[in-house]
Amino acid sequence: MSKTKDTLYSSPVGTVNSFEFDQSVVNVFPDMIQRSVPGYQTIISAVGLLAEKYVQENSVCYDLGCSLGAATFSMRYQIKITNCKIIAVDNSEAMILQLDESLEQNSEGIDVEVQCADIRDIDINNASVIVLNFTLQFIPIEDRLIFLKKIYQGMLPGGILILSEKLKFDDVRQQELQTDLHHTFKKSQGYSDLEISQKRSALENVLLAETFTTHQQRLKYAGFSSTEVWFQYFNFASMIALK
Ligand code: GEK
Repeated sequence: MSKTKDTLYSSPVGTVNSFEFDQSVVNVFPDMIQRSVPGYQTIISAVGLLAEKYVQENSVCYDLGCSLGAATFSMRYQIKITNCKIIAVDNSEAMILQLDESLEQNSEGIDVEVQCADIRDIDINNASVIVLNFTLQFIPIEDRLIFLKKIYQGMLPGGILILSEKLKFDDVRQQELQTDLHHTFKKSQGYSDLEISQKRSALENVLLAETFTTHQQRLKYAGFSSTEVWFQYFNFASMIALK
């Protein structure tokens, strides 16, 4: 995967357009996500470990909103059994084309089926592990419960959902503090104040963060028996929900 530096928001633009996962983003994506999401690499590695532990014979692991397939490759690297497969889905054609190319260059491991589709529209069946790594935050809030119910229905007993999200906080001071810490993180990764503020405008109304309590309650309504955070770095968290 290329590691071209993300400079998309480094020059001032008159009007900042809403963020889209297009070709310009694909070109810089690995660099962008690593320098923007604290703990991203730790989460990707752990997704592989969790998949290895929870994958079931003759089942499917789903990577929903897979982008360039970082979680898919991590799962494929760690999973030891051979009678299972991964289904990786994203609705960005540019992402999927790049992922197809990466998979052609690396065919080792269990089968990966790639789908260019809206994750709200796909069939989910026979799933032992489902990964939503920073994807649910881009789904309209009103669609989230029905989507999570579908995920729950498609999961095998003993299945797990790994849900990573940017979090919001009810307490105003905590919200300010965590936002400030995230900006400090981005500055430490080489982003300028201009890049940080233009990216923030681009993501407004596109990335819709919610509190941990909201996620936990919704997952309960969807059927999951237990949800806990297993990793958090400032306002970015990864949860495990158990069927
Ligand atoms: C990773 N999981 O590297 N249907 C399908 N895909 C969607 C939809 C949708 N409705 N909405 C957004 N996406 C990856 C990182 S990035 C997170 C995930 C980020 C896709 C979108 O095209 C993009 O590729 C991905 O979800 C979100 O572990 O950039 O902050």
